[in-house]
Amino acid sequence: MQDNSDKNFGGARIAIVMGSRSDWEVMQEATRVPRELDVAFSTRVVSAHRTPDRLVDFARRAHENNIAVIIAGAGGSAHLPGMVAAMTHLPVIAVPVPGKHLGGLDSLLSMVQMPRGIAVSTQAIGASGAFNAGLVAVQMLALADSVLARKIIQWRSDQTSAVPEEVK
Ligand code: RP5
Repeated sequence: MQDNSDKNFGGARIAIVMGSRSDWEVMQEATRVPRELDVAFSTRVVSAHRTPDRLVDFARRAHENNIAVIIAGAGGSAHLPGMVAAMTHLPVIAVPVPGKHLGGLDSLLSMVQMPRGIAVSTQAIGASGAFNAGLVAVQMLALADSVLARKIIQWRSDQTSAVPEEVK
């Protein structure tokens, strides 16, 4: 986990990191759109509090490892996205993971209160936020990839077609 070499990222352009293995149930939603549209991603546990050296190594070297966008999910005292953003120029998308006691509102409020000059793009609490984090990461990559942009347009169109008008 601590050797963030090219080999370990396996050509991924999206890195999905989370503060704990216990965040995975929510954070796996972030892999849905990348999987569906064939965009390589890499997942790993990086804790701001329990593995600070891993955090520094990951964040400082992400761009060297050809990562283009980072999704960072955390619950509780959720410093991960902000600390990653402090150490990389890459865009960071934050996902507040619902905790046992305060339902994720604590993490959301922390994530959206970044100081001016260090940005994270915070999504909704929980699974929908994680899903949309994956979606917006792919949309970012599509800015420089017309084939991927066409896939997103088709995906959106399919989604629209799948919404029933009738209420049964
Ligand atoms: C945070 O603490 C993690 O992101 C997780 O949401 C929360 C609880 O972690 P565990 O105690 O379940 O490992 O750092």
